[in-house]
Amino acid sequence: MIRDQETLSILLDSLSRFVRERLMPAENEVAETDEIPAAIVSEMRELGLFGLSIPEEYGGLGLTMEEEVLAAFEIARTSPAFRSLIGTNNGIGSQGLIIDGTDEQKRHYLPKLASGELIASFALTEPNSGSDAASLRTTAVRDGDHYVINGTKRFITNAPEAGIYTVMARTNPDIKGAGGISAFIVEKGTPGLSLGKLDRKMGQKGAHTCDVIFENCRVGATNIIGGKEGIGFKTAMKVLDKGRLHISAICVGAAERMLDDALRYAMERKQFGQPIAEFQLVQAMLADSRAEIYAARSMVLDAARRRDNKEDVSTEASCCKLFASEMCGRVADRAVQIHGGAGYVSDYAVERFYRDVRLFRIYEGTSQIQQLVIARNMIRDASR
Ligand code: COS
Repeated sequence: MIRDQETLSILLDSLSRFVRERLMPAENEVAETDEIPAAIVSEMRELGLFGLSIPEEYGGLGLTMEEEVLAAFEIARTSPAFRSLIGTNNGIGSQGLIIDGTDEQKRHYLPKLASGELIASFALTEPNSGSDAASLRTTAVRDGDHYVINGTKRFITNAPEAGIYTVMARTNPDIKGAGGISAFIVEKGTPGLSLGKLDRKMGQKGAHTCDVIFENCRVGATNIIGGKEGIGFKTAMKVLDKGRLHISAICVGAAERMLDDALRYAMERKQFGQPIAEFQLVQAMLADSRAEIYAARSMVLDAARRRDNKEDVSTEASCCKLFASEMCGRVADRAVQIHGGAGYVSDYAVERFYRDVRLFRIYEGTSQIQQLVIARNMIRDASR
């Protein structure tokens, strides 16, 4: 783990420079082509971005949660598509292995994920199971030394790029809820695994999602994460606790970028004989945004530190995801408003960001799911 301030500052400075000098200038190209240029992907690998949160013993940088959110604040100051490509290897794609995987599974997959040689993705959502994740219908039936998987996973981030999929499937059909679910690692190219067509999304061009389809897909019994049936739902929830903190940090970084753009525009744009930044009604939008970003940033750092101290941060992670993603939506709305007509046309990045950040209130658990988790945990804690 990096833990010394000097090494951390060097990492954050080089990230910030990479974002400013390489990623920001490529934003329009990514939006137009729906692809991240191969040269940039190579540079992301060289910088170690695919392994930020993978332990050092497996070739990653082994960042603490606090260090990871500081890095996420920087990465999020550009198009979310760049973050999305490295996001699954650092987050939901690898964390199941890191948290609950066997030593052998970790040794086999994590070094390749850390280097970016392999992309991981997380397959929980299904056509009929989104917020109610425990109702998933994909089955994995034991057959000797194998499991046979059948079902469809939906909206799976990085599925087209992925070399491995963390797949939640029901191994015990008699248990309808969470206890019947197990998590598997399924490798690309396994017979019976295929992909649907690319989803045509509202935003986040350059980040790809699609269906992942399993038709009598046979995987070895050793591919079950942790080597045990029935713990897959809990693995997924633990993965999401961390993922929600990471996304909250991304919301902060994206909001900071939009506010920077809005402030610059407000100081340049003149109406009624002066920069619109001089008008108090515009100032109110700038100030409210600044205050809300500061609040979200402080929450995220606090929750990250608590997680590093081994506290259960399920409630805090949901509080952060709820507040930071809704905050990001409000900042996006004000940033467009400050740009006026210019904010509605694609000459300015804010039009694209407005669409890109809409996803933050939905994925890794909608705002309503975060509210539900927070309130449930409050009631549970008060009943103890
Ligand atoms: N960490 C560890 N274990 C957890 C947990 C967590 N954060 N959250 C729940 N669990 C455990 C519970 O303790 C329970 O275990 P026991 O049966 O041993 O008591 C089990 O998991 C089932 O939990 P629960 O009863 O709360 O499950 P529900 O089906 O009622 O609801 C919600 C769970 C709604 C919170 C869950 O389905 C969810 O997060 N949905 C949103 C899914 C999502 O984020 N999708 C986004 C797509 S993935 S990018």
